[in-house]
Amino acid sequence: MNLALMNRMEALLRRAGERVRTAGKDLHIDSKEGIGNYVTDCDVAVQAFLYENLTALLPEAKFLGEESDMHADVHSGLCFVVDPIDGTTNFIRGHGMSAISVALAEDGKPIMGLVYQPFRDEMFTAVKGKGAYLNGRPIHVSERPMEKAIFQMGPYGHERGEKTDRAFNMMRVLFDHAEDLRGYGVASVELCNVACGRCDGYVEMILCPWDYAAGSLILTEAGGIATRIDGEPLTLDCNQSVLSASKATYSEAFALIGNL
Ligand code: LIP
Repeated sequence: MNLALMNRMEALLRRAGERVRTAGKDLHIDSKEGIGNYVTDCDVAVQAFLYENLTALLPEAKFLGEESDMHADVHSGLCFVVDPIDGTTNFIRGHGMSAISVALAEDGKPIMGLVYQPFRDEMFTAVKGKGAYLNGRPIHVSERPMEKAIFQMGPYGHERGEKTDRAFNMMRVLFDHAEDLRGYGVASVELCNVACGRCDGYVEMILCPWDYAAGSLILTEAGGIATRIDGEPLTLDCNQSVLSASKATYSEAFALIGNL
């Protein structure tokens, strides 16, 4: 995929970001399945904007988006995988910590990834095999050892039960071996935080493909590792767990929580 396409996609994400940044407080909010799972009229409008403009850029590509049941099959050919507002709860509550996440996948694997944080004007990008960038500058994962690491993780709030218990167990074990924990509620950014060395790992019990498609490519292009918690490769065809970390901490993290 060429530079011109990346530049056009970046411009589209910045325009979408302007809508998110200027949305105001008068949002229409609906609940989705589970606890604390929301969609606003802004999520839907941004997805419609991205659908129209991304498919105009690359008419042969399909579109898999979080909202409005736009669930194309990613297995074959080109497909955009889009979260119009990742971190919707943060957005509703005015945290200033949400992102627009767009990946282009080919035959089920991400080949381009963009994560734009409109409230900080930070554009993370990666093209398969070409490295990862933040606002045009190359980024790399940290080399901190486990005892100095900060892992990002949440208790898996949408569905309380066995998975939540496992998440709390994992948090305890990681906390005991690392320097500290964080939880930002925005998966795409948490993956990028590892990619640029702000944090050292990120674990979630269940994420949707649009939460991690772009961020996982940005992380691996920055020298990190992203798999499911059981160590199997990530795929884009169903919801799954994510264990991602710098090279310096991944093996130890996997040994600690892979079987919990
Ligand atoms: C959210 C994620 C968040 C995760 C939630 C949810 P949304 O995405 O980014 O980190 O914990 O389960 O999936 O719904 O705000 O786009």
